[in-house]
Amino acid sequence: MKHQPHHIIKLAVLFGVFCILANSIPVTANPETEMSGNREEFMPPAGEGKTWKLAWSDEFDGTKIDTSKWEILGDWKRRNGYWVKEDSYLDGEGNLIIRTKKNGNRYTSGAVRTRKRFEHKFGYWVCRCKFPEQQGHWPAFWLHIGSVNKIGNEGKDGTEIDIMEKPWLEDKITQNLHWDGYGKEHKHAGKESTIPSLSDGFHIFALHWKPDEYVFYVDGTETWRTSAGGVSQVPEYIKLTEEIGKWGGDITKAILPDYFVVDYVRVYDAVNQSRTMEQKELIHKAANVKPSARQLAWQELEFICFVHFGVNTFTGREWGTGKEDPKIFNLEKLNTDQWCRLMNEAGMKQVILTAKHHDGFCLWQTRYTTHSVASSPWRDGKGDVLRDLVNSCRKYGLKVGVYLSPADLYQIENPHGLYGNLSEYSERVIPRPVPGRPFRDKRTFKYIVDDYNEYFMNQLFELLTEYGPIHEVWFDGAHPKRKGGQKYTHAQWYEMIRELAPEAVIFGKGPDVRWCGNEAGNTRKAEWSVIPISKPVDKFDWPDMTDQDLGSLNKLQECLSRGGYLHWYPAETDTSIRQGWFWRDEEQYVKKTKHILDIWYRSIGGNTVLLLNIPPNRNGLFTERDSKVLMEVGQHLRETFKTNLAKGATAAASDVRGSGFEVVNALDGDTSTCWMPSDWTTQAELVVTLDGEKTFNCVMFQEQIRDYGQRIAEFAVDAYIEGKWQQIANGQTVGYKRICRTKDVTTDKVRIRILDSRVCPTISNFALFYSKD
Ligand code: FUL
Repeated sequence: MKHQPHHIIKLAVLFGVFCILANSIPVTANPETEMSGNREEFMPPAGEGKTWKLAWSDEFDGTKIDTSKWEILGDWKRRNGYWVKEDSYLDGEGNLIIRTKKNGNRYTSGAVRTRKRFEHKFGYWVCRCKFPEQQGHWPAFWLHIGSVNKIGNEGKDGTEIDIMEKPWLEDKITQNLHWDGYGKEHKHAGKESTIPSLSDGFHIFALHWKPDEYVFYVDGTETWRTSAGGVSQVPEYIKLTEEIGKWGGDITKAILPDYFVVDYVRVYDAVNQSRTMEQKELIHKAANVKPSARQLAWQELEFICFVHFGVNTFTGREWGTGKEDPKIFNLEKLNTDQWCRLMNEAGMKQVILTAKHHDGFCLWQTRYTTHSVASSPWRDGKGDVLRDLVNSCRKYGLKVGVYLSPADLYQIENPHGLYGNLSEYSERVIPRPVPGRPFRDKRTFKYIVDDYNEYFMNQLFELLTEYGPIHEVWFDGAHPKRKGGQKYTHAQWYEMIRELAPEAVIFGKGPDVRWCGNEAGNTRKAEWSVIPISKPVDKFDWPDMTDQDLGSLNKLQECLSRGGYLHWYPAETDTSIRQGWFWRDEEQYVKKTKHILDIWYRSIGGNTVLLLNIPPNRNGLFTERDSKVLMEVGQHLRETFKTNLAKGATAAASDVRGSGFEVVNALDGDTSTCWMPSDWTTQAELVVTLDGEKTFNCVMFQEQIRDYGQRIAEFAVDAYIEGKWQQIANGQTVGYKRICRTKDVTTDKVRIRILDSRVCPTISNFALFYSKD
């Protein structure tokens, strides 16, 4: 880089940042290694179906720097010293030497760069090097580009990427990004790390530069992950430099010459793995796992409501004790019509009520315990929250689900409680007849169960036959307390549910719907619905699955090689509008509309169903603050999605499988028809020509999961702007639905590039929308 006046500012910024960066992280040597060539070297995961391929390297063998690879910088004044050609050379032992020396009162050092010889974007960039021992040095491994000065598109047009800068400060390094030039518009993000023994010997510095993120590593341990600057999308060149000055300590105290020694620089690209027959078989298998009809119907609900209500609403607790007096459930009013009207406004299609939470208090007129609304003063013990809700749901066209907590503190704590009472397993008839309370549904079941499982199934029977149809049964995995080694006879519960509520999906501790793994509304980049399980469905225990990677090919392979199974197990994102699941008071934090919408886009547009909890207050109402958010969410969604800007568009594809799979199927609004290329066309393009120029900021597309399962593993979306294709979004999985929010884009052509897929992709629906906020 030429000496430029604004460089002074950069220096000040750099130095300032270096001084204020607070959170140092200790990094120790790393574990994960993989063979690359004949050296063992850490490689980050290359991505679904990808492997690393060396794209460029210099091992610095021989005695002369390869000038077809490097430009050797010379005769430049650089801050306090000069770059001179003779200070960059090979030592003949496989190293590049960048020397700093003193010539009279002039400090000189070396620097090399690959500008115009090797410029590249993305991939895994690595340098193994050893630092000078004396003060005053600032060795660095950078990626750089002239267009770093372009302002206004964040750093996407070019970012100075400092993979490593090592000031002479014991074991510290800094990693930095700079974009929007070096003048007053200059922007910066950085991270400082402390790495024990960094000053000694060789270390490996690396960057995994992806289209949407930078991940920095030192000796194979991640030090910084960021998408600051929006991530550079243009090719950059490598620069190895050594500078001297105050920022690196006191050069006047240094014994010179001293050396920055570079063992190698390597750049790898993530390329598609060539598949063996065995892998192809696995991929074929995975691409052909499909949802059941009930799973598909559930997925199509998209946005559903959770209602946490019960004794906790009156005590302000999140988890009750089981010792609550039912009299505290002193509900004055209950207006489930109000709940349903608001759910409708927000665009929700189903509601799941906590019929029984962990405290064991039942919100319906159960025959099997008095610890319920029947013992409360509300409506003189005649009230039934679930009944009211079901009636309102019928009125408002909403489906109903029930949350029945397996953990039951009332049954644990009271002296006659059934939970963990060590009763015998014996044959029992479900439902157990109760005098004066006959069932209209005359079906009965015989199961070998203990007291608590019988109790639980009796209650399930009531819920599924007297309030039905029920569309989701929610089994929570949490347990505030256990007793008596109580076991749950899951297989029998599921069997009875299938019989009594064939349309209901079983959530959580069950085979149909997976917990997303957190309660904060976080979503995965790759959300696969095909998940490996270690046992057959009827023997599997459905543990919580919280890992980021649940369904990549590697995960499937790993599991299958140990004799596992593949299962359609889609995720439900459950989160509460409030801090906590139950209404507490009006001080309680309520998420802002923007936040809820963000979760909505990421979860529904990220191949999950969104289950948003709205807890009613002690008056049995959704409060004003929650209601306002729901109405604003509904309004936003109605306005945004009422006009599909791809209406009237035409499409062309790089490949079409044949009749029945033409591109027009991606635009017909019918999600049962789709565009599909030929088998093993894992990369393909769909170009959509709009009916005139349109402005949008939301790209939506779907796979035809009903018949072809989930296949797309990586994609990018481009818009044709100013005579060329420009990438506006990218991502990994699609599945039922993917929504990409973009900046405002005006164009008449949009392209979906499928970069990787299992067997071949499908697109059943494509649409564009504009959202005002
Ligand atoms: C958790 C429970 O412990 C919470 O109280 C809440 O019901 C949430 C949805 O699931 O596991």
